Amino acid sequence: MFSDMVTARYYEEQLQEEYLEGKQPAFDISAGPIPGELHLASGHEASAAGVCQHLRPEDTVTAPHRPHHVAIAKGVDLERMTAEVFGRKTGLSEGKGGHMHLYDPDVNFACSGIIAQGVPPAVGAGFAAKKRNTDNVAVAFLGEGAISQGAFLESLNLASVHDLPVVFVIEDNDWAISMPKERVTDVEDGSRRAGGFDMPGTRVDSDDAVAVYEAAGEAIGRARDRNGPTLIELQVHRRMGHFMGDPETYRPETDSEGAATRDPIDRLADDLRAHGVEDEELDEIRDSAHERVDDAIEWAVEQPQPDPEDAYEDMFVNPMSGVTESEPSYELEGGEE
Ligand SMILES: Cc1ncc(C[n+]2csc(CCOP(=O)(O)OP(=O)(O)O)c2C)c(N)n1
Ligand SMILES: [Mg+2]
Repeated sequence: MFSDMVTARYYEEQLQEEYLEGKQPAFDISAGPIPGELHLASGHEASAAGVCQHLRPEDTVTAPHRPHHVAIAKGVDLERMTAEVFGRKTGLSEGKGGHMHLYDPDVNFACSGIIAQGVPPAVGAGFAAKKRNTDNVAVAFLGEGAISQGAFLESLNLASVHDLPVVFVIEDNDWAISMPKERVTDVEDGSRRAGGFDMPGTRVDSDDAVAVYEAAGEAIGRARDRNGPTLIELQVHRRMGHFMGDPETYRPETDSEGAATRDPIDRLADDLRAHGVEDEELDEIRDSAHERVDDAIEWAVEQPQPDPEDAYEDMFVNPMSGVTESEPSYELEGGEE
């Protein structure tokens, strides 16, 4: 967990530097090696590390627009992910997705800039796992700002009715862009949404990766054992603006300061030291994480840009053969309809 967390933090620190190149002084969002928006997850790391520790490559994870810590913890290929963030041809989606649309079928990971959009597909993956009689599970991450969306609420219902192996993970960082949580929902603890769907719900309040690990272990174990879905809410903190370049004029200073003092990486480091892990060992983990990140970025920036004409490739899935010419036929092998 510590390794995943320091990898994600350092990765984003490096991306910040690359991102700002060429964008100043007037903040031209389209300029520089990483054009477009960039949402960083500094302060969210305990969530992804504690949850994904329990997952295998066959398990599905969907994430929202703030995805790097989750992708790293799920084991997404760091080099191809970085090439994607830089919009390069060898990126996970050939440079067409960017940082909010990472997709790695090798480890069943996807994310989307449309908030709560990843939740129904995770339920679909849970359905598939059940139909195929596997013990795979699916985990959907979303922000607290998305918990009143229909897609999320319908997904909770479907997962509960069908007893699907799905875990819903709300990352509550108190903010949805500039909108404080209390102005959009009267439910202080988002995991209480679970009660309306007869599903277990739990909340971890402490930015503590170990507590996240324990809560997630129980929920994921329940899903694997075919005992149905769980909703978890994790308190995290947004240590930065909503996106790079956000002046945060809406945010009280005390709130930013509070987030800075609740660093989940410092907390886990203190825990590890209390359990006898030497500083030297923690430094080694950090050093190898940094090396891995530096290598990935070095590789990515040398990758070719996509050709402009590639923009029109892979935009739509072709219809199933025969569907457009004649009556739809979905006959399965063996004649079963
Ligand atoms: C369906 C939809 N509506 C609005 C937006 C614009 N938008 C992007 S991020 C965001 C707030 C997200 O807040 P939260 O879910 O709490 O995630 P956080 O950014 O705090 O991690 C909004 C409204 C969007 N991307 N998708
Ligand atoms: Mg939020």
